[in-house]
Amino acid sequence: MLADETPPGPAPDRPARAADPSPSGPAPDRPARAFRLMGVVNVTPDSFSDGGRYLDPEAAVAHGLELAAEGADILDVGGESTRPGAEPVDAEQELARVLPVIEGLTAAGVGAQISIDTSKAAVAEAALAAGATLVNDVTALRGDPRMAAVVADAGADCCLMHMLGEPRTMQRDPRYRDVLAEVRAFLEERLAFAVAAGIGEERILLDPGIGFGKTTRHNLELLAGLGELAAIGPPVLIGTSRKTFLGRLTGRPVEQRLAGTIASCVIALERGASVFRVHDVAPVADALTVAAATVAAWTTRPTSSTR
Ligand code: HH2
Repeated sequence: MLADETPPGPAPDRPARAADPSPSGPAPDRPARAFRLMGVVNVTPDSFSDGGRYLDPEAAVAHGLELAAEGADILDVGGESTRPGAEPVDAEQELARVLPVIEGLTAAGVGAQISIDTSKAAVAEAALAAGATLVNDVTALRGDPRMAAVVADAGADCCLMHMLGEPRTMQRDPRYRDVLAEVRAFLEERLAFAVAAGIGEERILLDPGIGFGKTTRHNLELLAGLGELAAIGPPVLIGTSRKTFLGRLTGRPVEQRLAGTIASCVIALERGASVFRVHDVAPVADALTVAAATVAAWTTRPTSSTR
């Protein structure tokens, strides 16, 4: 052990994790966690980083429970890949993939909130009936005319994400005059639409849609300017996990992008994001716990007059 290493186990000054694994729960002196982690549960054969790994419902449920034990506050269950070039699936097939997993997680009494990653109202409706309470719609309620009503009627939470074009073709030469201003205007319009449709503003998350119709430069500008999006009001969700732009920047293949994922999450937290959609929950949780504690130390430092 190095000289400055403390033995493993919770140190008294370690900030709280929402899903505290210690049986006694969070110590009273631990501040509440300033961010939430959304763990990815892809029940697909073709997702860009983990396609085929959790297609079997039992494997997907086990994976979800593992992510929850690692500290995921939300589990995002998806049955259709949105990677560029992915083949669309119909509602029946998507439901056959996700429903047994949502039912299994609910039956297992998972502590995390269950999110359904879908753009189809029929899939969202069945998922909500089975125990999901958040709809993560990458079309921001534009893909299915019934979606807004399904979310509103269920009183569910909802993530509205920006995407330019549609998944099959979105990465073919995406262009913006000012990506940050255009994404901000889009999210403001979608927020107003959702609220007008009866979805409570307090139930809404906004997401700039990293990699959805964006070049590496667009993604970096959005991350750097995230404060502009946080200023809209609702919590900002960010999904950089293992994505192509990290590979372009580092030269790393998809299975070696954890360090890049962590760097992007830390900067996003510092710029105002508060929900992080990731495949690797435990290491990102540690990184964000340290980053959030550092940010909090700055904002709560004694002023010069009280020093
Ligand atoms: N990214 C993916 C899928 N869903 N939802 C939100 N809100 N934000 C994102 O950035 C986002 C998302 C893509 O990642 P993944 O699920 O791993 O891949 P695939 O779409 O190939 O299944």
